[in-house]
This record gives sequence, C-alpha cells and structure tokens, in this order.
Amino acid sequence: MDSLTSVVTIERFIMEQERLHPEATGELSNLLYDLCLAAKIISRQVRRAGLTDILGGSGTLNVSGDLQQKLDMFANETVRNAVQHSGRVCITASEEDETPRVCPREEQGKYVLLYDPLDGSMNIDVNVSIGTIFSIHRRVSGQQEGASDRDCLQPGYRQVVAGYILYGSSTMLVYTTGAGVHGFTLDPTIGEFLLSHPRIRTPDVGRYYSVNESNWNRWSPAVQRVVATFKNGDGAVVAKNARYIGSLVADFHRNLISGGIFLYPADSRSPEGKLRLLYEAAPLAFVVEQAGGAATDGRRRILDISPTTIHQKSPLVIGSRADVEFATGILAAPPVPV
Ligand code: P6P
Repeated sequence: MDSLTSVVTIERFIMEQERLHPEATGELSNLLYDLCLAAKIISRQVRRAGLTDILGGSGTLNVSGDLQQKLDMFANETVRNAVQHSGRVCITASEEDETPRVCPREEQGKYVLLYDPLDGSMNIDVNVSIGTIFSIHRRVSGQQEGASDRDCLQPGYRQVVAGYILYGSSTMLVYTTGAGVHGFTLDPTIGEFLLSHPRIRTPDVGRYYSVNESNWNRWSPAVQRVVATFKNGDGAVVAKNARYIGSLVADFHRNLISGGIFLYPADSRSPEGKLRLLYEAAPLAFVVEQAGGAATDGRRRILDISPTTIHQKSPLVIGSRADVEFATGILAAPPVPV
C-alpha cells in the first residue's frame, strides 16, 4: 500500500462519514472543517508560546474568576472567528465570555457551539499539556425569534458533535458524532490532521485514578471512601495508579486510551464541584460514552442533566465504565446515619 492510500486526512474522514447520511447538507462537515482550522492556528501559537509575547496573564478575569491568560483570549477569539461568519452557527458560548455571543442575524445557521477555548491554561507557562473542548447542538430557536441562551441550555444527550483538541507531545483532535470516537494527529510538516486512532474504545476497568487529593479534608466520607478504594484496592477493586496532571483534557485523554477514572467531586468549598457542565463535562461525557465508558455527577448521568445557566458547574466522575459505576454506587447511596 503506497503512502498516499494509507493516509486518511480528517477532511476525507468527515466526507466519508457524511456520505453515510444522505440527508446531510454538508453544513456540519463544514463546521468541523472550521474547527480544524481553528485547532491548527491555536496549536501553532501554543507551540511557539515561549517564543512570542503571548505567555502570562492578560490582567483580566473570566466569569469563573480565573485569571485569563493571553493564550486563553487568543484561542477564544480564534474559535469564534472561525465560525461566527460561516452561516453555520447561530450562537456561541465560551468559558471566556460572560454571556453567549449571538452571530449576526443574517448569518445565523442551524448549529450552536459551546466551547472551552483553552482548558488548563494555568499550565501554559510551565509547558504542561492543555486543551480545547467543544460541543455542538442544533439550534432550537426559530429564524424569526433569533438565537438566544435557550439554544445553549440543552441537555448533553442532544449533542450532535463533541470533542477536544489536546496540545500535548503532539496535537490531537478527538471527536464523536455519535458513531464512535475517532482520533486524529496533526502532522505539522503538512498541516493536516491524520487518522491515527480510529474507533477508540476505553477499557471497562481502568489502570489509573485521577483526582486532586489535596481536597481530601473537604470531601464527604463517601468521596473519601471511593478514592481510598481506588488507591488501596479492596475485595472487588484492584488498586490503581494515581495520575493527575491538573489539565482536564490531558487527564481525560490518558484515561480514555489507557483506561482510568477522573473525579472532580463536590466538596465543602465547591458544593457543585469546579468543572462546567455545558462545555467541559457534557462534551467529554458524550465522547466517553461513545467509547464505551460512563460519566455521572456522582448520581445522575451527565448527559441527562438539563442545564439552567450557561456557566453551571457540575461534579464529574468520568472514565472506565466499571469504575464509574462503582464510584457512583457509593456516592449516590444515602448517607449512613452516624
Ligand atoms: P485543581 C484547570 O484549571 C481545570 O479547569 C481543569 O483543566 C483541571 O482538571 C482542573 O481545573 C484542576 O483543578 O483544583 O485540581 O487545580
């Protein structure tokens, strides 16, 4: 097989997937191409961050109260600019924007884009992997009324596409349209994302557990019991290795490929956890379920949660199915009366 026939670019893959849906108009494919372009532009900037004046804080805070990094703002604008005049999107919501951005009325398309432009950005200045997370829904508002927040406030099971870009040892784009999970690695010598991980499946039982154990004293006894079991093992659960990068996309991706469970539970300081439902938990939940895994908030399936606010937080337990089911079984049980 010569080199050309063995190479599947993401564009060719998206086109082949579209052919499986005769009703497809090509708009979703083109939106995915738009996101690929944004990913390449962000990747180039991330790879050069130490060489250009784009490291460090911007001096402003986002809605979460996080110091916005210059690269956060660059990534935020890059994604929005890639889609807002395409006629394919009617509204975007981003972790870096206090309120959703409605696209120009005459250019409002039938899709909604929710995204975290650069998750883990506090790791930028120390060269640790970071990522972009995206979620695409169909608009629910009519052309007449125009797009609004309610287009964004949809439960995760209605997602059309979800995925992430990981700026790690290589830049990977991983996404699902509900027909399995597929990973593409950017070949910077040709500027193309090439199919490197077709039909990703995550092991039913994981090797790793990922949680910030410095929160131990703020956790409930149930959370402490879950983490102690993963750490030490018990009759049914084999002890796991601890791996925690502090960058959600990097921790999630390692666990997706190798098997593992990531937890960001509620604690006494953050009763709803730290992570955001719309553009962090829900898209990763769609991906992990399509790869055979599971995702809950400790009680409910993440994809079943109906959001009420754009930047709503949710506890997150996500990864290998058997591990998530074990943890959720304990976390959802009524507290034992002391
Ligand atoms: P902590 C990064 O700030 C982030 O949003 C996720 O990428 C990461 O999983 C989490 O926060 C880390 O939070 O409290 O453990 O530092």
